Amino acid sequence: MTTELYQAMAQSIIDGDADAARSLAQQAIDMGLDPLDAINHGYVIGVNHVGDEFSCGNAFLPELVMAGEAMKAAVNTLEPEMAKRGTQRQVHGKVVLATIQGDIHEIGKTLVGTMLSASGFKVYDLGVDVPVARILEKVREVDADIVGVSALLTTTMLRQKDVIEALDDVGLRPKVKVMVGGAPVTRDWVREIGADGYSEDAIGAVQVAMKLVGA
Ligand code: B1M
Repeated sequence: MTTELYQAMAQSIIDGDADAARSLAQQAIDMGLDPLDAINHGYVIGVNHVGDEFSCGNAFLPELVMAGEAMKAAVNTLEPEMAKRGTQRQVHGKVVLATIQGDIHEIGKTLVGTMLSASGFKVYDLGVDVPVARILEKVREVDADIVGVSALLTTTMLRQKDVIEALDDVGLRPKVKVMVGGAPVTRDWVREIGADGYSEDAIGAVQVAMKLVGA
């Protein structure tokens, strides 16, 4: 039953069917399933498939856009449930989160933000296509503990390094920890740019953030 539901979720993304994606998400909530399991075992399978087809030239931009919209519809439906399941204890730390300038991929970044909030972090999500200067401004304004920079393109990933350098330039390193993520990010890249933390997924991002603030 659950397997079939996960398959239908993946298919709704492949079909770019936002209505189906939304209604399957609601079904998962009604069944009491863990929303993150629905994302990882259902929707992400579909979105990865579309991404692979796009790489091979078997799918085109409209399919990518529709898959993204369907994915967003599912995550938006599941988000309140994820937040509800999180235990609201003391605030572990303040995180300024953004997808870096030139990059409009928002789904993974938003998921990371939701999981951090649900785990007791105060998250300031600046959205997508965010310039380094704006990140710096927010870090100062809220006296952030962590900056989280997401990038989904090999080209925009390079700007994660700019964030670290900018923090260095204004003397905010090492007070402010930098966590990076996104599909093209590798451990070698993290080492090369001197980031403090990296995770492949949203759950891992919470563990890394906890470690960074010593929680
Ligand atoms: Co784009 N896109 N896209 N896209 N897109 C990719 C990334 C791509 C790999 C597809 C492919 O070719 N296989 C490819 C990048 C190639 C590369 O650079 N190596 C690509 C491309 C080329 C492009 C365009 C250039 C296409 C074009 O216009 N010709 C264009 C770029 C636009 C821009 O940003 N300037 C583009 C556009 C789009 C859409 C707008 C259509 C849409 C995004 C919609 C949206 O976000 N609202 C889209 C989509 C949907 C994808 C794929 C299919 C799926 C991304 C996604 O949402 N994944 C993607 C292929 C793929 O990844 N399989 C692809 C699901 C999400 C839950 O995972 O985002 O990886 P992810 O986040 C994960 C982890 O990475 C991690 O945790 C998250 C949760 O588990 N994580 C962090 C992410 N951020 C983190 C931060 C952290 C820690 C962990 O700490 C701070």
